Amino acid sequence: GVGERRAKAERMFTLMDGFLKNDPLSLQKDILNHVEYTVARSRFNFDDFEAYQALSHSVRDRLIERWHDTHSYFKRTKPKRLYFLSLEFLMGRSLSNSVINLGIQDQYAEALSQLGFEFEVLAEQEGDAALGNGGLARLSACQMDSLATLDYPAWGYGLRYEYGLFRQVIVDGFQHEQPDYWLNFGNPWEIERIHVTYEVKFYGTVEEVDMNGEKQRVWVPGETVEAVAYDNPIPGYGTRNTLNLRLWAAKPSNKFDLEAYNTGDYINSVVNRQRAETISNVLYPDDRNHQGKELRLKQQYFFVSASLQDIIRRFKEAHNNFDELPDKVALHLNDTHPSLSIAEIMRILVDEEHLGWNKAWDIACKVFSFTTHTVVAEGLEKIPVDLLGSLLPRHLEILYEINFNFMEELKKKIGLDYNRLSRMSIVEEGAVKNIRMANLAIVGSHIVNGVSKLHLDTLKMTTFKDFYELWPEKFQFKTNGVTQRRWIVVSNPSLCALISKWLGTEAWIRNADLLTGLRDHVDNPNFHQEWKMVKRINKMRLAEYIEAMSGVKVSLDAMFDVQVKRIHEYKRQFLNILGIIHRYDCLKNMDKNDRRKVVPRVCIIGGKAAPGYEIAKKIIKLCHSVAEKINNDADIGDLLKLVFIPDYNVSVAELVIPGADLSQHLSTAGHEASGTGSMKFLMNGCLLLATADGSTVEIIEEIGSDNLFLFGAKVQEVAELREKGSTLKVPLQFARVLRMVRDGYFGYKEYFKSLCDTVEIGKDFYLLGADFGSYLEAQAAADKAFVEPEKWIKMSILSVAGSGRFSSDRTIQEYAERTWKIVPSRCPL
Ligand code: GPU
Repeated sequence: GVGERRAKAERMFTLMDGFLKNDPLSLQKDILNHVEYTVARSRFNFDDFEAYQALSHSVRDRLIERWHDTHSYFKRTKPKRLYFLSLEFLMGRSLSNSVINLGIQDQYAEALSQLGFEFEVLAEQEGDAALGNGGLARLSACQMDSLATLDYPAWGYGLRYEYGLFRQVIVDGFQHEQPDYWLNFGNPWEIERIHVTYEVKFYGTVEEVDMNGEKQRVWVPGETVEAVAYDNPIPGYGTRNTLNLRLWAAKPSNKFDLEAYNTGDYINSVVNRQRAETISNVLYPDDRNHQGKELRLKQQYFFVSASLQDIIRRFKEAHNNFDELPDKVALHLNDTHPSLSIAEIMRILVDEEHLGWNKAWDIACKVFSFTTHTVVAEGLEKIPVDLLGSLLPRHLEILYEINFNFMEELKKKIGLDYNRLSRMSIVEEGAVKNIRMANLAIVGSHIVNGVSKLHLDTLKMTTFKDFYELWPEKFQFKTNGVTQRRWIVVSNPSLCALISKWLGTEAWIRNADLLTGLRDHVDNPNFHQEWKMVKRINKMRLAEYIEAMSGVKVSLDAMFDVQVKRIHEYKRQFLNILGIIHRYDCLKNMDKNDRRKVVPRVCIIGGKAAPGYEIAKKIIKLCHSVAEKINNDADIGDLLKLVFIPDYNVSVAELVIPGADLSQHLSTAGHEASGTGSMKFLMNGCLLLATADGSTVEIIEEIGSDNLFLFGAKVQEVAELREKGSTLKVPLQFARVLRMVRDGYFGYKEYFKSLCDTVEIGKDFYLLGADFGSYLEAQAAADKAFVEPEKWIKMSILSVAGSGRFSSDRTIQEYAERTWKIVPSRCPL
């Protein structure tokens, strides 16, 4: 009875020490205990990696305490919850971020130093959690940090891939992909929930059964796989709130293959069970190019089904009427990847919970919201109807029904405009029928978000024009942001200390708008001096790394010019390389006197190419070939260096970004939905050289066009330039540098031919030729500014001062208020 339970609770309470203590002595005891009992090494004999493991486990214990408190608080107070559904999360490392957000960084540093270890050295032992490709996936990670920090009652849901994004290894200048088996050495940041499991079903048939006199369609699945939850605590900064990122792993179900066991083929049936696990095995490495593969569709549904079962179970524990669902649950679709959720929730509500179709649909439309990260229609995800029908037969029926109802409603509004009806249909007709995932997500969501102002404007006029005209009130934009916790506090401790000193507060770590206060000191010579020192320290770190990675020694007096991001034609790394060739060519043709006036440059390029993206791979090879030529030219010396940083990932970014003087964001206007790398550089006082694309337009609004180097055609001009075709004028210098590559000046003449062809006049879709002249002018302006250190530092300070709007805290607050309708729910201390 109650009395018994209370007695038990009291006994538990007296047995426990209260919460873990955070003074250095207690931390040391905890770490050593973990060395002995968790890592199972002797406390008198353990190495740096083992120390890292024990340290992480002691941090994990502290995260778990807060996690428990937060979740029992949410359970008690029942706020409306947000569920953030994303197939990709690029978390990177967790140790430093966790101790900083827990506010016990100094205590840990002291505890460790008394044990003879250095926190930073142990932190370097950690590998990256790379469960995502690029910007989209890192955005999810930044947003989780903001959700936790701002006390929103949210959960993240994703997949626990055993192989994250491939490791990029460069052999002879060519990219090779190696598997990233990141769980090899254990993962202290996750908690396996062996009892939180759900069955996920595939294949089979749909049958019609009689339910109390009514005909009902029911799915009779053919295969069952089990989803197991792995929880990853996400601590907020300056709050006790610690959210959960729940990642699903696939395991064979005990129901998997009952038949096979009876046939006597025991060994084969055990071996076959392993097939289930392949579902969550590996992350697809193609940034935005999904090609209707069955395994990918299985991943998507596996993820959707497990997450929704978990969400509905939690909802039912606290509420007993589905009418309340929209007031208690917001489901967010991070791009179209999880949009099967819309069909799945209809299946649950109609087939399992026996709600009427219209009522179910009304509920579904209120709970879903959707963010798209794509600009062009060709980038939108499609799933072949045949594939979907065989894997998820009932869902296909549901999708057809959703579409039928939508088409009927549409006809009432717009009449029989068949072209428009077919453009807006969820089902694409043609030789191969497809499900258009974006159309599904738009129809089933109450809000559709773009990721920058320009992005939404473009969507309204082009890709989603028809939908915008139908439902203008559905469309919003929330300009992306990045978390200043990771991108300044964790990755740039020197700048962090400097900012806090001059602002006289650390409050900017929770409220980035306060960074504008730096403007008050923009002309103070002491501030300038310290600012310069910070950049120098970060350049030193980066220079050491470059030398270790590539053997190239670089001068700290040179301008560190960086372009790091996934390799894509539209991001125009090729333009950067052609610009470098031009610079080299000019240096070679210059006399000794003029050379003395040249600003020395270290050009740094990094990024992965999707394994099947040939042109992107050629760009990587070209970069290496050009680097080889330039770096070994004694005539050039420190005036120009080019280095490719291999295996660019979150932890490399944390090192590279603070050390950059200049960063390049070269997308052809109208192609980068937002861009978030630029925001990280901005926060680190690095000047931008950029086109007026994506969020750059808003960065200009904040810092003024005088404080960055803008170039290139504007969005409105791009279409016109393309129409000119082969009559388009390109500068002579462009033809000249292209010719150098074509003629084999950097070797591999045959291999580079198809790359050069992509920018030949008339075929140059991304307009490298058209923008080359203005690109060189912007580069010249950067050189000119760099030799006036006062001016440069001022621009740098004003960049950081204007970066507050690009905090993901601002983005998340906008989503919370305008889309999800959730309010902060702070767990008491
Ligand atoms: N993005 Br679509 C990706 O990283 N991967 C994708 O598959 C697609 C978009 C990026 C956009 O290119 C970038 O502009 C944006 O800042 C980022 O998503 C986050 O919204």
